[in-house]
Amino acid sequence: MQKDTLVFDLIRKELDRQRHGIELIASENFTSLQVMQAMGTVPTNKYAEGYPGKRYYGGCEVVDEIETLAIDRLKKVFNASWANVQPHSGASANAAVFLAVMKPGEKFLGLDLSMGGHLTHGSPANFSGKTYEALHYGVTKDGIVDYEQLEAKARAEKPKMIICGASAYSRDWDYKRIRAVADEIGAVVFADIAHPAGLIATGLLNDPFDHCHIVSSTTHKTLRGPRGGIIMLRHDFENPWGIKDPKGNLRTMSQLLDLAVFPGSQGGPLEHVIAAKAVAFGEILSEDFTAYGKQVIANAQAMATAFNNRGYQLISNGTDNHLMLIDLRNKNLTGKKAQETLDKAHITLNKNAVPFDDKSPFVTSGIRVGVPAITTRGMNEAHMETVVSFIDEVLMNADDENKVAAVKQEVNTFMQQFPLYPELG
Ligand code: DSN
Repeated sequence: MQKDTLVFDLIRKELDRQRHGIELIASENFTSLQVMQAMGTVPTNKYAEGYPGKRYYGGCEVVDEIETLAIDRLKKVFNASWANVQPHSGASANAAVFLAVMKPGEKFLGLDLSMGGHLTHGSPANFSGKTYEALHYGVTKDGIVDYEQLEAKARAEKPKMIICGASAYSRDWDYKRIRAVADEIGAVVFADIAHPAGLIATGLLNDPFDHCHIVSSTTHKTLRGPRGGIIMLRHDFENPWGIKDPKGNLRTMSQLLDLAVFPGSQGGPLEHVIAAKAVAFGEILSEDFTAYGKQVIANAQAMATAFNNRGYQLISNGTDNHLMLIDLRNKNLTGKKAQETLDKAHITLNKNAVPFDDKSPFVTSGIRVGVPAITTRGMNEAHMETVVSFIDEVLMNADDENKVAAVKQEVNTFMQQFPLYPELG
């Protein structure tokens, strides 16, 4: 068969785009070549509904070994006692957690999307907000999670589940405090650590596992694996909440979650992606992943300082993790204008609502900036000043096409120092 040059030329074009630009989308990263190679392999041909040793099809003996390896390695990464590696994405993982814990119409409490939360934490546009009664807490004027509001709402509304986790929040979480109020009202605590997972795995941020009953994550952000989702428990539960499976039987939490992933919300697992997850977890266990995590935090701190020095307003005045949220109103720019102009200079990030934003989600007053991808490219603290100077030059000259084009040239030259997948030619 002839090679599909149309598709492969586009893939090549995307590689060139990734090589030449500065990638600051906080949820993106660059996997190792091995992780990508594992994804493009023959387990993609295999149907394997069920779990290792309990499949609905024959011929699963090898994918059983692959999936078991992924589970075992993931458990070691987070010191977990149980893990499910089948969720196709973070949203799928979260859908399974809801399905395991909640009945339609029941209440849960999560961080508001407009305050840094996630779509699957109760946005009215998402299954989580449509199927269940979503209640929200926010952040204070200082940009820190409003724990008092969270506690007050929890006590007043008695939600079945409290979600902690965010997609645009630059500070660490007080999981212990959330668990304390959850215990008062008998709620399940669910941590979605999709963003900071790699920093938690390396012990650089607070550990949610002892305080949160259930933990989900994506695998492609700070964990630097393939695109996908996972669910984990450190402590399995005899199910003090009395939650039943669809047949009305009492089950442990791990059994409820397994059932909620398959057959509850997914069919055949993506065993080629699970193979790539196993490779990524192996890299975390065998390489100096802590050094990467430390560099991510050092780079984020250096970048925050460089923005502060230029008069940019960071929500919460800084960062504990891999990202920062910047309010551009004092620079007379919208998030939309900033994103679109920076794109022209091959600097990629996303517009983002800031807490108490007066602009629509399509325009926004802010940008979210993250360093996991540029840290993987090999940048250190000294490079953060250069990156911020490029951003500032573009934003301060957003209507000057020549100046923006000149920065693009500088960006492309600068990025030649940081080779990406040289093996691919
Ligand atoms: N879309 C992801 C992010 O950018 O944070 C969250 O799912």
